[in-house]
Amino acid sequence: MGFTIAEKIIKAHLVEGEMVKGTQIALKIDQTLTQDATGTMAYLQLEALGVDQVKTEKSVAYIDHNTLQSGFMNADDHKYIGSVAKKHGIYFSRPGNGICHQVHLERFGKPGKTLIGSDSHTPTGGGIGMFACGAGGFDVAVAMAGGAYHINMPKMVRINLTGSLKPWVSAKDIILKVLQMLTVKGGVGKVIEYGGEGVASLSVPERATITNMGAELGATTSIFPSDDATRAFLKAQGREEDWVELKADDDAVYDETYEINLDELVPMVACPHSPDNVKSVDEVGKIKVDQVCIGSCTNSSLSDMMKVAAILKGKKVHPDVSLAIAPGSKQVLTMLAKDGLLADMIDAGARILESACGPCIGMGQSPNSKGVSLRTFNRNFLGRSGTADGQIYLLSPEVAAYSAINGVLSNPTELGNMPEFEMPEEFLINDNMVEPPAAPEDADKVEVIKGPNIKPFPVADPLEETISAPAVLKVEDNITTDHIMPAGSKILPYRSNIPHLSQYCFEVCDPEFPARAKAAGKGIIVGGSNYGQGSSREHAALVPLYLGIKAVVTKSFARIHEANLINTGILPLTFVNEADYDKINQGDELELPNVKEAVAEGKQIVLVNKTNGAEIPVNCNLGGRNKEIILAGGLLNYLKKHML
Ligand code: MIC
Ligand code: SF4
Repeated sequence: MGFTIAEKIIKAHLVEGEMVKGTQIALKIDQTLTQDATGTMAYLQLEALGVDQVKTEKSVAYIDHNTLQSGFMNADDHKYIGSVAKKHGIYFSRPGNGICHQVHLERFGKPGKTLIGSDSHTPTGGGIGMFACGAGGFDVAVAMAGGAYHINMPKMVRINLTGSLKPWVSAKDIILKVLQMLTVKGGVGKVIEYGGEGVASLSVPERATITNMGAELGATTSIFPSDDATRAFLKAQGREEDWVELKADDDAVYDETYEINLDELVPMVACPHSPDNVKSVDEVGKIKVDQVCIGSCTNSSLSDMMKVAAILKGKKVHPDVSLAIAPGSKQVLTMLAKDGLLADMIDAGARILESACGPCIGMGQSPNSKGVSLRTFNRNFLGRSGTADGQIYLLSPEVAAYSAINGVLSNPTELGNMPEFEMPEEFLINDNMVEPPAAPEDADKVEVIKGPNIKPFPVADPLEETISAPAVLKVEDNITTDHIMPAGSKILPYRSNIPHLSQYCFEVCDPEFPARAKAAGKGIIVGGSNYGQGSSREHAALVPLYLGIKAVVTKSFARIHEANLINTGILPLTFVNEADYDKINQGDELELPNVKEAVAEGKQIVLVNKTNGAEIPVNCNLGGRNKEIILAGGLLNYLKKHML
């Protein structure tokens, strides 16, 4: 029996377990990346592990999220990350150099390698044939320290692409189509692998748009073969020697297979407030638009920007629309400037933003009240734009640019023929904004700079014999980490300050939650299915821990968030019968009698609702290592016993 692409990479990196689907495996990690909003915590954890020099082939620390410096906090975080990176053997991509995923693809990603990053869109690297996963910062710290990355062996899904895209239809429309087919839960526990003759017509940046938004499917990762297009991209980046060929065996076995005929695709749009609420642009119709934002790790490559510039050239942004464009990296921005394309954008009336996440994470450019904002980004969760009532639509750069001129949602295929947009034979290479680390022998001379905003992170106690606590919060299905721990310009600067952040926990759902949880001293959260979908931020676990949360009981969890709860020392439980969700109301007194023994011995756990007398069986799906981590009270306590 042959192997899929992902199975080949897993096989070459397997250090524990067997490739049996659904069972725990551990992988050797070749590369890591962090960004600043999760990086401060990851490096505090790396320091706590007491490691001198990272053990990976390449680790890079990016500054791209918290670039709005209103107050000392973000600038202090940049100094901390820059200095800690220098000391421990990590490359430092300075603010201004670009969005982590875009820069990593351009300058560091290598086909066939494993990459984990403290950001859920790390699977962008799958566009260049990497096995790339988003992870909590602590898992990234452990990988930098030489430890393996533990996941469940995923199922394999194949998406066959046939035909080729029509003019002005793009990679974004492919992934929006996939989201329409599979939904935000459709990829959980799976790798999405792309194949078929349609793949050859897609460039690496186009493939990366697709693998990037595989995060919105909840997938473990997404991956493309490494072929001639991959080689051409690496060659143009001056890195042809990094190329290796990678393809699935002809007799590889997939758990599910889907077909998408690219010829039949039309421009698509994800409507508020979920990336899988997908319709065609024509179905939604010519709704009036207030704002258009182009950029983010999904759609900020040179080829995306070339198309945008071509649509805007000689035109004027509609008077009722504010258009913001953030090219994804210094390389993209410089090339746009040199080719005169930046001038075409500025002439048309675009507001050019720095190469960073910016509006994607609510760092500025919040829309007007009830404003309709078209964005080339990957998430349109309620409140993420920084306003409670913004109507955010996700779509391609082509749809965005054409709509910005027309003032209404518009279908760019109306533009007719499309000029040839060729990838340059050589990208402009200048890595002067990437600081190399100090030589290991000079590392002790590097001083790590820690400003006053950097506070210690909370550490759990070992699991109690019996947990007695009220249901301090009950929430619905598909709760995102943006609900649990919102981002945005007011809160993000405090990512290294858990006590401060805790005031905003679940603010979107229930502003009273932090005070209630604190007053209770101990609490249990009750959730629906796919709880914790979205970002990798472990703050969505660390902050609840700080607020006294001992367990979270749900219908099901999103992968990265469940791992973060375990690493933090909060017990993740799922209902055996989903209908039992209705047997708990917010405020009920709950008990998990003898839970420690039940976890340790793998016995059935029963949750007792002392308020109404219900006895509710719950599962705790903890494999060997995860069980030990929960019993020890989180990853740090576990590692103190096993690694340090
Ligand atoms: C996001 O897109 O939600 C983020 C901000 O990049 C997060 C990371 C974070 O919360 O810092 C992610 O995707 O993991
Ligand atoms: Fe940044 Fe947005 Fe990408 Fe997250 S999704 S890494 S905030 S650009």
